[in-house]
Amino acid sequence: MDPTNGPVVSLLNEIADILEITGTDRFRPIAYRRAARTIEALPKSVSDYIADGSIDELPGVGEAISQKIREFVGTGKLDYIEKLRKGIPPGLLELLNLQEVGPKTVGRLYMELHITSLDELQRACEEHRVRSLKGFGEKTEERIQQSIQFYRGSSTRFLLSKGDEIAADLLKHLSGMSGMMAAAGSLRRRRETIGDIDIIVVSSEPDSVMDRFVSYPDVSVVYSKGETKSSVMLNSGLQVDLRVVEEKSYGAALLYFTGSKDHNVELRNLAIGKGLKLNEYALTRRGTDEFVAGRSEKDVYDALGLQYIEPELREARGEIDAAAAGKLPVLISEKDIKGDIHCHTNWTDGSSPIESMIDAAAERGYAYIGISDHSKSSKITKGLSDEQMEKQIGRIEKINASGKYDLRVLCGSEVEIHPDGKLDYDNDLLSRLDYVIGSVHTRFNMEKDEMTGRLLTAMSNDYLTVLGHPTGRQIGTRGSYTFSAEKVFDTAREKRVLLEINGSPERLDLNDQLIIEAAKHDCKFVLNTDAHHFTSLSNMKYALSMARRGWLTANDAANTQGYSEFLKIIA
Ligand code: DGT
Ligand code: CA
Ligand code: CA
Ligand code: ZN
Repeated sequence: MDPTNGPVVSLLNEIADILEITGTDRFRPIAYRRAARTIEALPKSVSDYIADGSIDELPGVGEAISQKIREFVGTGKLDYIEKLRKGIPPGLLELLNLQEVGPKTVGRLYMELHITSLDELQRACEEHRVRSLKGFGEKTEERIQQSIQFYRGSSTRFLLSKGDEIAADLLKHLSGMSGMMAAAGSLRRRRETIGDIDIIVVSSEPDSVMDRFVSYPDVSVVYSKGETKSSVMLNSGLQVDLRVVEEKSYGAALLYFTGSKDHNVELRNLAIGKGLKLNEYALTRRGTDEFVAGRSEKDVYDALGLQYIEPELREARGEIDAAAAGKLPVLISEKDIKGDIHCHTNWTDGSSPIESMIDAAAERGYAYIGISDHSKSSKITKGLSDEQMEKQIGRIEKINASGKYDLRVLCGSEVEIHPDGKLDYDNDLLSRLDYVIGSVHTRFNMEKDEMTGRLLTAMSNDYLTVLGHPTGRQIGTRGSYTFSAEKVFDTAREKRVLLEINGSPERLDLNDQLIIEAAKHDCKFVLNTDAHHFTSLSNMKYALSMARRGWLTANDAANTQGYSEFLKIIA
């Protein structure tokens, strides 16, 4: 999606949600969603289509809808949605964030049980009033209750990608103030979610830095503004802490505020054992307070007799012992990645043509890219029928034969794993693909044994190359399905199935802990983006963040190999 179109897509979907909740009309919500999908798939900004008048000719965008888009893009507001919003209780839309709850359900909860907020829904579940609705039952009520818990537990943290976006913009805003500044904290450690953003700036003029900081346009509340520390809240609800430090303390401060807290505690204890003292200003000699190190992190680690420890490893998971023994892994990094094999195109639910995906992969210097559109039973994604799949294989053969590109294009598929573990295409067709990613997108709530069996059956198919987003979780909205990681990892090793590290920002699946687990089982990995637009190939950095937090080296991943080696692995 062209990123500038995001607000229009959200707007159209919100209109559809409200119309569906209030149930005034069956067809208009469908029309708005259809228009939203069209806008989402546009290669250029909506304003370009408004400018040349072609907006009215887009599929699904009739006069009524295009009028509203014009008003919204032109003025930043839309009367119609304001009215719609006023027509329902303000707490109602939040219910849509629950995994088990769509607009129809919200509508019924509102009309039939007069529920208007998350709190009221929770109470209604506790009092077993929800199960009394026609077609709901005990199971549904339990699942709604679980998703409330899940939503509440995760909604105060933010996606790493959101943190990156905001930190980059904020650092740009501050860029004139100092040549030395960085985002520290969990963002720098690349945790999957962040609680807030911590920024360190070197400056001898803290006042002007703080003035500039609180003038950031997105600030909604200034909590505190001092000489060395200020804190603000942004409109998104994200808090930012900024600290100004002296140049000779930059390393010590960065180290301290990068954390993790547990890593810091271990470091401090190590320092004490050596007759030293470590704090956010410096590493000093105890007793005399003589300055030992502090200008850079490396200086501090050096002085403590440690290898430099990458921020992703600073979680008190044995990294300090490994650094003392000189045994830290050389972590996998951006330059090691030779290709990306989980990519969707406009043949299914992606919004870029195959050629744009290839261009973007070439731009990144890859040796290969794999196209893996959805398979036939996935109706909502327009999964490819057998015939369409055949056609795509032919198309990609042609592209490779054309000699137009330096990199090789692989034709794969992201194939549905059916509830019984069977794959969505028959083996004849699977055998004609370069590789097969098997993914679970349905029946997430199977019992543990059943789900484990489902995954093992899928992996026992010799054509399965990769287990896609192995846990199915979506951060903040859906937890992992339950399965035995032990058994799945053992089978992956035996059957030589690669485990995906999916870098799609709301997936990050496998996560760091499971990567560490799987690596103990000698599994091999592949880092992918699951891109649905050519710009999303840049999400490889998130797959890398998880892999690095999981202590992986280039050797642990298949797609660090050149084309011919990679082919051998997936053969
Ligand atoms: P978050 O924000 O919840 O995602 O996680 P962090 O790790 O960014 O934590 P935050 O923002 O509370 O603090 C940033 C870093 O500052 C933290 O990783 C370590 C350091 N820090 C904060 N409070 C303490 C403390 O009481 N003791 C020590 N040793 N370090 C601390
Ligand atoms: Ca933080
Ligand atoms: Ca903080
Ligand atoms: Zn998928």
